[in-house]
Amino acid sequence: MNDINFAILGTGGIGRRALEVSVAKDELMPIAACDRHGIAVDHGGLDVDELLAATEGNIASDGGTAIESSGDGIKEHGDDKGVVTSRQAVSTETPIEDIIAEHEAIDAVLIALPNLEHDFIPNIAERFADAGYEGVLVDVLKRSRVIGMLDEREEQLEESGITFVCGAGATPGLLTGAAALASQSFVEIEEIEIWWGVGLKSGYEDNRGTVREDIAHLPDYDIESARDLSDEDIEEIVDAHDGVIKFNDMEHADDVLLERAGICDTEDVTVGGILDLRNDQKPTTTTVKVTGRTFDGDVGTNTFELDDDTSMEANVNGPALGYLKAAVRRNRTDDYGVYGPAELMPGF
Ligand code: IKT
Repeated sequence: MNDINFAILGTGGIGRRALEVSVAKDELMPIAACDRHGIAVDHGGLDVDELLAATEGNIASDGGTAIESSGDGIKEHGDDKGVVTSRQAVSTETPIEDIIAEHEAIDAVLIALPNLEHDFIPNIAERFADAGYEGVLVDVLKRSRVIGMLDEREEQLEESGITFVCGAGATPGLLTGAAALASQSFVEIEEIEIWWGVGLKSGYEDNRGTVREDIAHLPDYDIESARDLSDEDIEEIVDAHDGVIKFNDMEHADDVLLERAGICDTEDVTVGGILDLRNDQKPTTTTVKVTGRTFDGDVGTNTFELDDDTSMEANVNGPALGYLKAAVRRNRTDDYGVYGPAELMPGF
């Protein structure tokens, strides 16, 4: 495959780790990155080490990406300077627009922004299409209902020449793909259970955006109320759970994405997990269990496990860039539209 010039929207925890992972991947060349204050562009390839050194430790409290509107819709907590501390960056009021202006040089864009308004990422996709972007968009969004909003825009994305892979992090993402693969042994799926474990003691600062999105799944919260929580409110919630928060029946798009790949119905899929903010060790092994009936009449459960020592950052960003490369392959054969991670696996 020819080199892939890619851009990253968001230089919070996910954006920065994705840049770091990309250095170890073949063919990937980051040429643009932005946060709410600034944009760094170099068509010859960004100096990732410099960018990371400059932005490490000065990120916004939600991971460098959400709340307090800027002119361009990237919203963040905190008053840090983020990407503009890099010598490669300039400040701007319109970071997304500025990245879009570079679209002819860009093959793929990783949207590494929290989706704390359901239509935020779908609207970004629309803006790229409006500008006539031809290439790949990949996001790491979580919520099931957002997939329908992307589907509504599918025609526009196809006309523009965009291949969009939605939900390409860990769950949805890697674990959805694993479920699709594990389903191949069966002719009918009864149940798919995704259960994740994340330990985020030292990674907490970097992953506040993710923690905020997770809190929105707790029974007393939703996406709006979680968005309005101050850092102190979040600390209080974490303290009230002694640092360990358990999530059941999360609205994660693995269900919709497995259904749209024809594997099972949304109601056959459950997603939950445990987030430990006082330990770096995972509180439980991340597991995908697929129970189904084989062609010859047996009922079995295929189980997929992640290693307890592999970090969440590795399990989110490796797959996100892997799906990005898979999407570029499709895009270069004029295959446009909206895809989920299960559709990029063997068909069911
Ligand atoms: C995500 O970012 O995909 C979702 C998060 C869970 C990640 C699971 C990784 C598991 C592992 O590393 O073992 C969470 C729901 N925010």
